Amino acid sequence: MKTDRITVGDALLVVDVQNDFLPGGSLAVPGSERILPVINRHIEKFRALGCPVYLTRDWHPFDHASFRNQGGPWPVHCVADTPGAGFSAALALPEAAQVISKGVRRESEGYSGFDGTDLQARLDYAGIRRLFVAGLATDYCVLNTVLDALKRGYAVFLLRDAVRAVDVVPGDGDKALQTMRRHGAFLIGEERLA
Ligand code: VGL
Ligand code: ZN
Repeated sequence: MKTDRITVGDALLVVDVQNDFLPGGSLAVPGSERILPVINRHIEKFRALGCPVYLTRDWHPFDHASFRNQGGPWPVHCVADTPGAGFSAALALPEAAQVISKGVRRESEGYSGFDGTDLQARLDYAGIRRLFVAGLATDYCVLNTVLDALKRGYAVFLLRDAVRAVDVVPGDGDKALQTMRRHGAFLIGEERLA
């Protein structure tokens, strides 16, 4: 059943599909490699329809406050200009993709793609009203980006087979999906997108 037709005013937002969150990375998200083909199909669909693709990336200073060696919860990951911060080579990056770096300030958590970035300005300039969201990780950067987008008045469609959770505590990912839904996000599978 295809109920959601991609049209003018729609954009694909791909969150943090970076080497450190993939197998072999310092903060590998379980099963993250399995969403790559799904995301690639979404990218191709949006590109073919002339709808923009935005990619956020975690882009931390070497001494980011979220790192364990700085007293934070995470291993060192996605340090700016290192291979771990690079987009996966298996990601079919469109040449017109717009990249938004986040978490660039030492003290800011930067889970949300809107936090300290010009993402909203770019979306509004492009007339985007509906965001289709994919990427990593469901329970952190996807969750916070989606909640921020809803707060800012965008309609949000969470591409449920194109996200994966860290699940530090098992069930965190499912909880995040419920939270996004409760706040007004629509959870949709690939088969729903025409
Ligand atoms: C993320 C933990 C730390 C994410 C980023 O992209 O979800 N998670 N930094
Ligand atoms: Zn991070």
